[in-house]
Parts: sequence; C-alpha cells; structure tokens
Amino acid sequence: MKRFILPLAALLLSCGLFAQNPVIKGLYSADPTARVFNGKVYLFPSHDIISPVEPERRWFCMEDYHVFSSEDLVNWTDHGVILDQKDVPWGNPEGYSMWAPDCVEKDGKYYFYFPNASKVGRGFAVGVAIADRPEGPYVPQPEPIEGINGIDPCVLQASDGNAYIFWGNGRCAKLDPSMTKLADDNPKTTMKWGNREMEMVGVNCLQGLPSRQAEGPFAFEKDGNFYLTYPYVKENTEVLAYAMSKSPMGPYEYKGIIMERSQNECWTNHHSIVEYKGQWYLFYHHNDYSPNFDKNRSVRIDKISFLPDGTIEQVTPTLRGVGETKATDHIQMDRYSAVYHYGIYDDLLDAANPFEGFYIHFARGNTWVRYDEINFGEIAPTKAIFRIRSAAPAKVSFQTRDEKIVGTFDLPASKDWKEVKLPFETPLTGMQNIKLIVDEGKDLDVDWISFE
Ligand code: FUB
Repeated sequence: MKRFILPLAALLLSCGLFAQNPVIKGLYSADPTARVFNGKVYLFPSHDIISPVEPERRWFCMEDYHVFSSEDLVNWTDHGVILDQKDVPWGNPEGYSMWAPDCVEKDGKYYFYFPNASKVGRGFAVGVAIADRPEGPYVPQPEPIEGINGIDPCVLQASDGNAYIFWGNGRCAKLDPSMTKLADDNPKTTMKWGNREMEMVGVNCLQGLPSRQAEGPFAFEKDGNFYLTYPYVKENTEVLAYAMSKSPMGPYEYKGIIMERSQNECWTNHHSIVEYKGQWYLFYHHNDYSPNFDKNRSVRIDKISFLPDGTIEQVTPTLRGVGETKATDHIQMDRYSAVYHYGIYDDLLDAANPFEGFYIHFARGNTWVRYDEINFGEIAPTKAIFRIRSAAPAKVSFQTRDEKIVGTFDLPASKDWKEVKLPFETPLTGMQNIKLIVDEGKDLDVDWISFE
C-alpha cells in the first residue's frame, strides 16, 4: 500500500511538539469527525495524499481512511487503515475520492459512513462499513445507500430515537433503523434539470440560509436544540457557520459564524463538534504542513463554548490547540493561545518560511502572547528558562490568568541562541495560563520557555 511521507521539516516539527495544533503529525488528515466511544475520543478524518497520478488528480486526493484515538486529546494512537478504496465492492478502486466520513455506534455496532466514487457513472455515492469495535475491522456493505448522491455524510442520533443522515450541501433524510438505508417514510421531491427528472429524497435543511457552495454538514443535539453546522464560501474561502432548530430535519434558523475564513486562504474548512469530559471541542482542519498547497490538510482542535441561550461563541483558531503542557516541558510560545500588540502590529511568526525555526519574533516591546493550560502540578518552580536570541537587552514579565505579575526578567542581548536561567519571584502551582509580556525589546526571538 502506498503511504505518503511528510516532508522532513514537518517530521522535525512533530518530534519537538506535543499538545499543539495540528494534532495528527505523521500524515495529512482532513475533514475530522470526532466521536466519543467507550470513554475515548475517536477521530475519523479523511486522509489527504499527494496524488500518485499527477497532474490529472491533484485535487483532493484520498485513497483510504485511518482512525485515531486519544484519552487526553494530546497523545493520539493511529489504529491504521480501516478502509481502502480497493476494498469497497461498489467503489472505483482508483477513484481517490474517499472524502469526509463519519462513524456512529448503535447497539454495539459501529457504522462508518463514507463518500466514494462509484465504479459506474459519475459523482459520489455514500457507503456504510460496519465493525464490532471503533478501531475496526470494518466490512463495507455491497452497495452504497440508495437515494444519496453526494459527499460528506454526517449522522445525527436524535433523542426521538431516530437517526438522520445529512450530506452534501445540507440535505437530510431519516435513516432506517438498520442504519444502512434511508427510511421509507422520507419526503421525496422530483427535480427537473432540462429534460432530466430526478427523485430527491429528504429535505434541504439549508434552504434560504447563507450557504454558497456549502458542504461538510455536521449536525448534533444539545439541551433540546438541534444544530446544523456547516462550511460555506465567503469571499473565496470557507467559513464555518451554524443554524439552529427544534427539529432534526428543520426548518433551521441561521445563527452566525463559528470560525471565520483562514488568514492564508486555505480554501476549505471542515469540522465536527464534540463534548468530552465536560468540555466542548471544535475539530477542524488547516493546511499547516502544506502552506503552498491547500489540498493537503491537517487536523486541529480548539475549545468551543455555548452561551446560556444555546448560541455558539465564535472560535479563534490557535496553534496552541488543547490539552495540557507541563511547566517543565519546552513551552513553545510561538504556538500561543492569544496575542496582543499595543499599537503597532508586527508579524510574530515567519509566514514566508513556516518550517524554519518555530520561534516567536518580537520586533519591539509592548506585545504579549498567552499560552494556556501549563500544568505546574506541585513543583512550584523557582527558575524560568528562556531560549532566546536578541538584538538588544529586553525586559519581559509573566502574568497568570488572574493578571498577577509573577516574575520580571532582564534578558541579555545575544547574537546566537542562548539559554538564560533566571530566578522566579512567585512560585506557581496547578494549571496556569501564562502571558509572556515583552515590555521592552528589539528583535527578541524566543524559541521556548520552561520552568525549573
Ligand atoms: O476533503 C475533501 C472535501 O474538501 C470535503 O469533502 C469537503 O468538506 C472539503 O473539506
């Protein structure tokens, strides 16, 4: 089986970092559907590869699926390939069209829904493969689901006891209790394209909502509300948006944007939203490991919150991601949770050379970056270590979540990278968010900080 190996730079990146975005570091991963089974998070992404048949099929090229699991959202186990395009009885073995999947559990069986190119005809169909365990092995059904032509299946298991499948640009239909076909009592409409007539099963849940080139629907239920979340194109790239309803098949009311367009114009975004150990998470993707080709993407995670009325707070994408980092680790401040520039805005990261160095550059003072969830445990460190280089002496300080200054430091000028160990004023314990404030400085580069 062909396996795509990430460029060396990305592998090096993966060796030094943990608990940060992107979370899957050994291969490209996109369209992440996260599900909680048996107390673990299982991640079912699609698997971007560089096309083996370039240039004809450079576009979104995918031949198989892996499944990953984690108990802390930091350490992910790759359980290997769960389905290959060659093993789908009805699929084109060279279609490279195994796009965004989903997986749900019912009565101890795991139903994996995936789009794929058919052996005959054009376009996409959606198949189901069934397993006894989330890790597989998955056995694909002999035929795709009749009545679905499209991509990006998502299954909502609603509190009314039914399962609903969403696909393409917001189409939705009830699933039969067997989970392998559409229910017989779905609404049906006949659509006309010129002289051609086609029967469409189900309803269009995005009818009348902002939905230009919408795809990747992800539906879920929370506190009596149904959420239909989806990417659509705004000014050439996708935003993640959402609508709410009191009924799984709508009508849905548009509520707003969950995540704005990416700054580097990665065209797609695709996501899922899941609750794990009392916290809600947004899984999404970005082309972090392939800055010059946005069809090779990688999965990221950030926290997501709901307001008391059920609406969703917009998520700012971070490189920090989620999960804890130990205070004694090398804490990569370039992968911050939040940033603030007083006055003049400078680029803190080298966007032109994203794989060169992974340090943060403070051109001047009056800037801070915050790195969340550093676990100090009981260690109460007495020293802070900075790996830096700096054109001039700099003054920096640390602040915790409650805005207390817990240390101020004078860093020396140094042309070369240097580790500087300085005493720490207020010992810290437990989980802390640390804000590194650069009060004064000129071209200060910080590779990492740590505590001892
Ligand atoms: O990954 C291929 C396609 O790109 C997905 O099906 C879409 O949702 C978009 O992410």
